[in-house]
Amino acid sequence: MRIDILTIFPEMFQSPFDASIIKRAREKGLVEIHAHNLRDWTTDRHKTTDDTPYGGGGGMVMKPEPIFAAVEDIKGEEDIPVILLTPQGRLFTQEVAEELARHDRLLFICGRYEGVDERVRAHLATDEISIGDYVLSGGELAAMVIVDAVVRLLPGALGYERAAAEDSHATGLLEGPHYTRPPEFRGWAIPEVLTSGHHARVAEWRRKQALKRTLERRPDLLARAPLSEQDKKWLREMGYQGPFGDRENQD
Ligand code: JCK
Repeated sequence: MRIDILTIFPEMFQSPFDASIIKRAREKGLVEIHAHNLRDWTTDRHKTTDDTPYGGGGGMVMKPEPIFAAVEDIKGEEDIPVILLTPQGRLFTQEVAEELARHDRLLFICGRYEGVDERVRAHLATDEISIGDYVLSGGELAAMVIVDAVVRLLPGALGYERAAAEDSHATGLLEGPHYTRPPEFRGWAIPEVLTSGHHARVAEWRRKQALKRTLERRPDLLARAPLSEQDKKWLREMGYQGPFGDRENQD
């Protein structure tokens, strides 16, 4: 996969993409990531990327000309997703990450100030995404979040980490607790079942813990999670009356 990012702050992308899973994916040749400086496509002495809004009001708006020139140069003749990060975009979820991971190329436009001229949205972007209902200062951190979530889905990107398919948001449930050594720390012992060596009992305990934690913290997820009849029985025993997801799954 090739990922291009258009920004007035390309330096922001260096360290996050030079560590851990993304670094390894790049070294393996699974992904190349290019952060481009939008100012390289300006034509005036001051390398201007923003201007005052028509109609007045405060703040500045990103000019369309350098953005169109840059995107047209970077994408070439290819039809690729041109993704505008904006608080008004569709909400980013694991499903959206999976959809983006199926493409060969992605191009992200990161705005600043009050955002980009409307003609960028209307005539250049093919997709508009928001990472959540809070206000960021620009699209850069949102692009980083999306790139991280997408790259870890590329086949071969996860080494000894758990397969992406087992990730908690891919199962539709939150995960239960994890423990490592020592078996007792400051008087807090780990659950005995985990040292029993009884794999079926461990699997059952983990599933119940995941259901319990999801019920306590994100009951909204239960309506869409793939649940077995056994899961539903356990949830009812925990006091949950539904709604349950319809999807058929497990035993
Ligand atoms: C792109 C500029 C800054 C700040 C106006 C917005 C009420 C508009 C994002 N999940 C997300 N949150 N924020 C962004 C995001 C923010 C951006 C840009 C993405 C470009 N900004 C900005 C305030 C406003 N307010 C809510 C009015 C833009 C994503 N993805």
